[in-house]
Amino acid sequence: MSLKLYFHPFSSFCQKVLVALYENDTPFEPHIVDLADETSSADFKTIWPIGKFPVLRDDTKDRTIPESSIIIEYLALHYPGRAQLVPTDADLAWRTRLRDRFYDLYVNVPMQKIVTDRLRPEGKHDPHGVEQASKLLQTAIGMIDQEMEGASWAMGDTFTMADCAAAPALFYANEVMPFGRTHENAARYLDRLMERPSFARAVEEARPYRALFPK
Ligand SMILES: N[C@@H](CCC(=O)N[C@@H](CS)C(=O)NCC(=O)O)C(=O)O
Repeated sequence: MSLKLYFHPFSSFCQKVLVALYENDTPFEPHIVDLADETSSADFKTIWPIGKFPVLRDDTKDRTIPESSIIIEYLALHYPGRAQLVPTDADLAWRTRLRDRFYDLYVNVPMQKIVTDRLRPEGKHDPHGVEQASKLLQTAIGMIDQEMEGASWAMGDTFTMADCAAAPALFYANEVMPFGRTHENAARYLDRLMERPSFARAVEEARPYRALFPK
């Protein structure tokens, strides 16, 4: 098989790429990376020394592609399917990329800051960083709530890369800062994402790893 995905099923950025792959039934060979395991982590770093997943390897074209958004762009270009996740119209494309960046940088990243701080050893916590992340996440959810009034997906009627980014980011954000009662449009958007078969499948496949989520 040409495409190999190095990932972990519980990781939000990996789920973003899984959604893109599942949207188009793109065949790939899954390689689960366990960063807690020395050998698995070292093997993965020979492919991408930065050590962050997901990473796509395309043996046919001899390419190694890190970064979730770049992977989705690469798939859209070289392995297109029925779901056009990056619009061909240039204006729609930059707006899609903007929404994608928004969900990554202002929802996913602060959500991860809050979660990973819980995993830090005693004396190594970063309360100021967590406070900043919480404020940023709160602001982002408020903006999303306004934008999603009357919209089905992040870009309107069509499911795009921005929704691939939004699904896991909002799912985990809702775990750390539940917004169902305060931001109904955002909450209804998350419900729609949860019902989307591609994301429902990613959530189901992550279920065995839920114990990894720190309370
Ligand atoms: N900008 C990267 C972020 C990837 C990322 O942060 N991945 C997390 C998992 S969700 C990771 O690899 N964490 C492990 C670590 O930082 O050691 C992307 O979009 O792919």
